[in-house]
Amino acid sequence: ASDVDPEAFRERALASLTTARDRTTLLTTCVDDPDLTAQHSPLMSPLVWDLAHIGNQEELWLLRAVAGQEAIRPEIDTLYDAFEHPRAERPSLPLLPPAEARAYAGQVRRRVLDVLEGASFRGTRLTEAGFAFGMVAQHEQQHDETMLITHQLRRGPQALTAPDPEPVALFTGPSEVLVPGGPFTMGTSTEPWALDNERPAHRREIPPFFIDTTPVTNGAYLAFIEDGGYDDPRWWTAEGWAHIRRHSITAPLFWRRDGGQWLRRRFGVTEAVPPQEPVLHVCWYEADAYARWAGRRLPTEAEWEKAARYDPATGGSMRYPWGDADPGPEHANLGQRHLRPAPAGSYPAGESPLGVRQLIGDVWEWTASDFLPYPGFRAFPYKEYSEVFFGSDHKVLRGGSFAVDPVACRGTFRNWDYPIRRQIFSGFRTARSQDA
Ligand code: AVJ
Ligand code: FE
Repeated sequence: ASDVDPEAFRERALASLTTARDRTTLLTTCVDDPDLTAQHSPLMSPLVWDLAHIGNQEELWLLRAVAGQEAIRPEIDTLYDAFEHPRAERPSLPLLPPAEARAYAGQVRRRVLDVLEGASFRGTRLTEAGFAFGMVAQHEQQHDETMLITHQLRRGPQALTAPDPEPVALFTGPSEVLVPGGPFTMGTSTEPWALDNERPAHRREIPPFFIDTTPVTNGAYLAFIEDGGYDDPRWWTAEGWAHIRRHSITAPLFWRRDGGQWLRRRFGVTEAVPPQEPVLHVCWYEADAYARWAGRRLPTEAEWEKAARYDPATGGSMRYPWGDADPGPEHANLGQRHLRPAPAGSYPAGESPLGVRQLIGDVWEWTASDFLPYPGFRAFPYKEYSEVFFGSDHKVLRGGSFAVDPVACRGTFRNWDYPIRRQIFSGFRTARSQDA
């Protein structure tokens, strides 16, 4: 990283912070103040909490840790510490009202831009290659995705609009591809803004496996529903079966059957479920059950990453399925350009050398794996980002959704959640071992 011109990092940091703030502004001005302070779901914070939390984290890392400044409003730190108060409790806290939250985040940002102007991108691990600026931009974008989930859960008329992805012809390529067995480099030690849980790069031996060319579509998932998949305990793990029975889960979240038709609610609009689109809003248990019904399984996290990064021409690992270039609109559905996944088979320019499509963008993909540290993991810069979540409670999701910004999306990027969660923009693809 140190051989790269520091000015390039300054520009990249400025562009990433600005893109994130534009999105935050959109998500917090497209509804009125009562909608910002309301809790739309016990799973989510009020939007006004996310807004001030974004500013508070930016103040902590860029103004206090990097620039050594005094706290602007030390008394609010505890309100916006995600570990002090569970989401369900946040509406009853004395939160900054919308106008004050906006003013606070704006004040932090103006100071940050001054710091950025004079920042050196060498020295400590926090400042090297502008890491802290990149981390803060990724943090804001992650909360923007969280706020978009809140918008999806919110009842009431449509507040957000975006053009639909380009229609594509029905995908007629092979349904699966073989990923050859052998060693593969997983994770990274060189990507400047990669977060702690993506590090370090390490070798893994992966037996040969087949993986779906595209994410599982609504049409394919409907076949599982119509075949009685939700009524047959053979397809479900014991916990998964208990969970769907207890909560009467019979279809993806936001779906509803209307006579002979399946409808879904999407950002305030009810529409027919589009068969070609990757299935969205399923929990890990549903993804796992579908895969078993299909005679397949979920890919492990290492298999997913090998499918996304392995270059058979060199044996090395790339940053993205299409190579090392940063994601462009021709590669993947990212950045909330659209408010839905693109049809299966979209983005031929983003396919991997082996022909796997839509690994990046569209839907987060559940993997079979628990969220665990890589060998040699070191928490940086704080344990509460990743380390406290390691263990068997969380499953890993990969690849990012249409709601993920490119700054927070890489072939190595790891997301995680509880296996029951489905308000997130989650889908999946399936795999099978070659010898099975
Ligand atoms: C990585 C998406 C699980 O939202 O809980 C935001 C990201 N960490 N603020 C989350 C995060 C701290 C995190 N996930
Ligand atoms: Fe956060």
